[in-house]
Amino acid sequence: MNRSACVMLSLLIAFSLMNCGFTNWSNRVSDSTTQTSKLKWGITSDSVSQGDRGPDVTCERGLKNVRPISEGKDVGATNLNLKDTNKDGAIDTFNIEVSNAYPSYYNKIEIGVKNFGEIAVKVGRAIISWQGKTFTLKSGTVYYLYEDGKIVNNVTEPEGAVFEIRWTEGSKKNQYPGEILPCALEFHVLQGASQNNSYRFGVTLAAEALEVVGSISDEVEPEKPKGIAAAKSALMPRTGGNAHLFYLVGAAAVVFGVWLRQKVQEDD
Ligand SMILES: [Ca+2]
Repeated sequence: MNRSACVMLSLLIAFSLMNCGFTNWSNRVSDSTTQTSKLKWGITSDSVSQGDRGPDVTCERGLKNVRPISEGKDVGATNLNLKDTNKDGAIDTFNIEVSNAYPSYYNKIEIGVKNFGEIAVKVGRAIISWQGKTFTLKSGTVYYLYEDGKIVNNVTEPEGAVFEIRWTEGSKKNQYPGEILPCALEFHVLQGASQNNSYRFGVTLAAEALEVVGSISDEVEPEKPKGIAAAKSALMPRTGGNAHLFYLVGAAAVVFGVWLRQKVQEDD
């Protein structure tokens, strides 16, 4: 074998080995890009139900002793409208319209809140909007809503209040992907309500990420080659190449070429 043939053979082997290294790397890249992490949390539409399925229900002050109104009276009604206000594909808001509301009408809206995402979330806040004002509801607390938009708790004699309401959410602190948390909103129409009026209010739910560990955004980017290596990397195929593997394979091929050349010289 002559020297030029030997050099050609070394180069051919070097390039085929380098190409092999890149093929392996690009396969690994396409595997890892599927691990995207997302925060998605909201109401599952098939989990929403209400207590008013015809005959009206009533209760006593403080949302106690819930029972049907006598003689099967069916005057009041509640309409629900679900919305995805932040357009992330999950319902975060339910709007309530109580029509033909009259003092003593009670209803309970039950919803399931699901973690649709891939990371755990801190169970969020329920924010009520009433008469153009917003207020964060604490789970289990009874609040009084007034015509002028005022919302208060700890009221002994809620004179003039239109509603008393209570938001209740499951006792879990953290919610993991796929888990559904049962929540409910109860309301009771009080003496401050006008007869046969319609009232509207809405509740928006918000959650935050519990942790971002393990999400791809936290992974350290592959170290970029510096100096001469950086200049050479510009010539690499656009597969996002692994510089270390590239140079290792190249170096191995050169060593093999030197060994082959010495062998040829010995044969000469
Ligand atoms: Ca009814």
